[in-house]
Amino acid sequence: MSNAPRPTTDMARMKADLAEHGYGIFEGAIDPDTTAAIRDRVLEQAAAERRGNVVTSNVAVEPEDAVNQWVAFLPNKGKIHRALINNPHVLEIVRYVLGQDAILSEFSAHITWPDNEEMALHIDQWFMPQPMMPGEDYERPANAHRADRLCGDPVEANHPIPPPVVCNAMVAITDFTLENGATRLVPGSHLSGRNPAPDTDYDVTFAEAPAGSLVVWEGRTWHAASLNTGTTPRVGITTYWAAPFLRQLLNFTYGLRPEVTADLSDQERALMGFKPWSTYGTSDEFGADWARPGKDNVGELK
Ligand SMILES: O=C(O)CCC(=O)C(=O)O
Repeated sequence: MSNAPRPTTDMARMKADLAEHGYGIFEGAIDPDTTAAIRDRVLEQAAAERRGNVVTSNVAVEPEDAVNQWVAFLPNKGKIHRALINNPHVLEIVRYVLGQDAILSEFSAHITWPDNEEMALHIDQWFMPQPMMPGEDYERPANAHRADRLCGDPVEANHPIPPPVVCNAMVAITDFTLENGATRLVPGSHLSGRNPAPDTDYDVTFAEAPAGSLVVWEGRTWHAASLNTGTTPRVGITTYWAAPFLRQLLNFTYGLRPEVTADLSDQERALMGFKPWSTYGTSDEFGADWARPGKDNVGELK
């Protein structure tokens, strides 16, 4: 696929690649010292979690794979990680795809280790309701199930399709190579309005990218992590973002450790969902700028 996106440092090119192909690769977004410090922290944490029998698999996307490793909920596991969600390139690209009030939905490391299983191609916004004609029956959105989606070919649809409502800006913390499990994607599949069928071969491209790059795909693009046939781990960090009306994949307001919550900047608190959006996310008083924890909320009054 000769015109598939290649790493670029040109923001206009990056946005054009996202619009045309559903993904792009932005090189040099994270400086080498920060990238190296995050790599060391993630690998140290990963080793300790394996020793400590922490659950490190992700059954939603890799049910068969006990080799690959997810280090979940990174803000609890080192302040250094927060540099990634404050990064101006990440924010500019994500806001280009989703708009200004996008919130962080997931923030975890995905380490593909040698001898892993192959992750199946998927889209991230599998839960999106399909456009329909007036009066047509519809799938009840609260009945949606990941394993039972509308599949088809990765070609441009000739009917209305949903817009992107999530966007994954994955940070290459090590180089992403053909050998070590670089994310593979199907260019143009974001315009198909369909999910990839299981166990089917499609024309994929591999997001080869030097460490410090962002591999960004929007919620409709077919993608997956790949086989690591090398000898060293591939480390990627998902900064995964969503429209502010969607439930976040990680429940930051509940799951952040108290000392981390206390240390967040206002920008970080807003990004993680502590700021109501058009009153969604309010914890007590409608119109309050920030959600309050239950211990500070009004209780039963007499
Ligand atoms: O780790 C990767 O390369 C892809 C991860 C992925 O598919 C996902 O987070 O949905």
